[in-house]
Amino acid sequence: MNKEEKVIHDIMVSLQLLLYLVRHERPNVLEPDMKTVESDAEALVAAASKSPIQKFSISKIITSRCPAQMRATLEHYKGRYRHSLGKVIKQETKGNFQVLLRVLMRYAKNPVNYFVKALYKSMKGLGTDDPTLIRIIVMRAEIDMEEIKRSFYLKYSSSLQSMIVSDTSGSYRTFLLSLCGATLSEIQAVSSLKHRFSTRKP
Ligand SMILES: [Ca+2]
Repeated sequence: MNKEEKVIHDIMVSLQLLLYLVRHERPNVLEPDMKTVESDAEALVAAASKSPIQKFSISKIITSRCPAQMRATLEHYKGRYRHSLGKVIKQETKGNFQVLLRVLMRYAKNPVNYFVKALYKSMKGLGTDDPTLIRIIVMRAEIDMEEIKRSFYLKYSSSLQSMIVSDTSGSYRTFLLSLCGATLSEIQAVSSLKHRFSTRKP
């Protein structure tokens, strides 16, 4: 593979990984297909044991399976081969490819936890990562926002809404809070009592 082909290959792999998040934005509740779990685990270990490891084969499997299916495959892989695929990825890959694969595996293991951590990270400290905050709130609003709010409160002992109130303002804040399920009177109360949400469980 020459230098130009390598650049194109890396771009293709990254695009394939990013498309995964778009395709699988809804939680998958179906039981995983165990035959596919076994064949995927075998294909993954075969690709991971090559030197250099077969990036394209690995990303093709990871990006074509829904979170529940991938979660079962990762568990099966670890049980059967006595090491995690994540460890192999960490040792054998680098750069954006490694970051994307690790994000997707974290997402597959626990989608709600992934979003809870990403939301917290988008607001903690000075400033706000607005694109990430908006993307997650809009993407999960009608899907699993209640579960995300519960997990957020349990993990950080503060509600998601209170953090949004502290980090945003005006109509932008109203928009985000309403997508989080706040009622109109709750949103109106925020302007006079900023920390109203912080004392309430979601
Ligand atoms: Ca902040």
